Parts: sequence; structure tokens; C-alpha cells
Amino acid sequence: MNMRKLAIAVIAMLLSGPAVFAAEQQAKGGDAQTVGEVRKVDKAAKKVTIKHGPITNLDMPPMTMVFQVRDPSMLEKVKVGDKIKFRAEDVKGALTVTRIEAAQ
Ligand SMILES: [Cu+2]
Repeated sequence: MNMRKLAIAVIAMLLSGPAVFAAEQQAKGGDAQTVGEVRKVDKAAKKVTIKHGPITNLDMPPMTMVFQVRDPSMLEKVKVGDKIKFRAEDVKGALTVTRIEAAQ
């Protein structure tokens, strides 16, 4: 194996790691939504505090915690005390709400 082929093989190995991980995450979490209740809304900081149920795609047990929101306009749809369904994802290390809606 010449150096060029070796380099390509190494790069292929490095690239396949995250791809496999992403595929596993997808299989595990899919498009799962989580139920919760809004405890605090901070539009200026783009943050929302949610008492949430288990978040299957993040392997997180029920708790009350602060999330970033992807877009502050999402916070106009909810207020403190609302029961919600939401989708949380790890966006570059920050736990972020990517979808939120009032639970019926
Ligand atoms: Cu949590």
C-alpha cells in the first residue's frame, strides 16, 4: 500500500466514525418528541426552562432544566404553566429546543 492509499484509508476510517454515530442516534431518537411543562421563558436570552419527561434521543431522565431555543420566536407560542410537546437536540454541545408546541 503506498502512502497515498494509506492516507485515503485513514481518512475514510476517521469519517466513518461520526457517520455511524449519527445513524445510531437517528435509529435511537428518530423524531421523538418529549412532553413537558414550561416553567420560565426568557426571550432576551433565547432560553426556556422546562420540567420535562424522559428525553429518549438525549438519554435524559425527567428533570427541570434550562434549554436554548433555536429561534426566539418559538417562545411566543408558549407561556409559563403551559403543557407542551417539544423536540430537544444537542446542537454543538448546547441542548437546544428545535420544536415546541402546546400539548392538547
Ligand atoms: Cu434535562
